[in-house]
Amino acid sequence: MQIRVIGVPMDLGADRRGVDIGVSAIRYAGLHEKLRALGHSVKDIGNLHVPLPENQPAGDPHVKYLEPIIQVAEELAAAVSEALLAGDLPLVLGGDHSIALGSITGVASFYNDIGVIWIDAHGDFNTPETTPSGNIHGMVLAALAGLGHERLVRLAGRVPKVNPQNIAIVGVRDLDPGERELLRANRIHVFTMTDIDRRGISAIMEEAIAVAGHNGRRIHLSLDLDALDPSEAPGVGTPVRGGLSYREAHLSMELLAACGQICSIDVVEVNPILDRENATASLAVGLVLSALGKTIL
Ligand code: NNH
Ligand code: MN
Ligand code: MN
Ligand code: MN
Repeated sequence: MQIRVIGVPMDLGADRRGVDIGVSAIRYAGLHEKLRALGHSVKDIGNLHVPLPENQPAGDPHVKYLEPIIQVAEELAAAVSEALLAGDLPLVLGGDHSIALGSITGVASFYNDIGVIWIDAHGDFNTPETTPSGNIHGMVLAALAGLGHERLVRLAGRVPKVNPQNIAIVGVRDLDPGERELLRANRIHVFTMTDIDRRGISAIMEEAIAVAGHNGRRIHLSLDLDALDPSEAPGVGTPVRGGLSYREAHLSMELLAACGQICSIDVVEVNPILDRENATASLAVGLVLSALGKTIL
């Protein structure tokens, strides 16, 4: 496979500073040489330009840094659709999860009907009305599904970017009250840690793949490292106990690789300032390898 790495050093969508250097931490953990050792060819286009919060006001407290986040999302969407047009698999490195607005918009402009597997401790399904923080990383999946701030929802014209029925969220254990209502009202397939504990990760991922990939449609994987248990992934801004184990996360990636429908990937929320010896970035690299075909035997 030809992988095209796109760095997006974004930290306007979350409160804790430091996810912008996640892009470097993931590269330093050996991403490129390990992908090449797996047999892939890798091209890295470098980082997109992301404005600094130091240089501008946050604006509306219910949707902080809306304008610069939209500006970056437009650029990222163009970079992702260009990669797909060239036959490459876009691998987008964050940065906070607000970057998925751009990556999924780019995928949706290339493929008519896509599925999304969103692996996260959180739902990221807030709107400006329900958000407790005003942080766009907690609203981005709702926006992609057609809900929330008009400027986020209408980005690049097409609404919604993803049919809400094609979304599967996996690993959830922390929802805000209004967000939970929205997930229920819109009948989003949410696979919680309770579901995983009860039924096992293998059954849950198979169901998530069936939801997102029904009829053979392409699947975008959006991997928030905070889905993992904080004992495995300490370097994230909003850790929540009771997350995916190391093997549960790897098996999830292995099953995604085996389904053969993954067309694009984001890896987000790695925060090196909060990390221990780059453990979370190294874990991220290992998970990407599993998602791109690495097997034990
Ligand atoms: N739900 C909270 C909010 O909207 C936290 C979101 N934080 C995340 N999401 N890291 O993945 O602000
Ligand atoms: Mn208000
Ligand atoms: Mn997230
Ligand atoms: Mn999260």
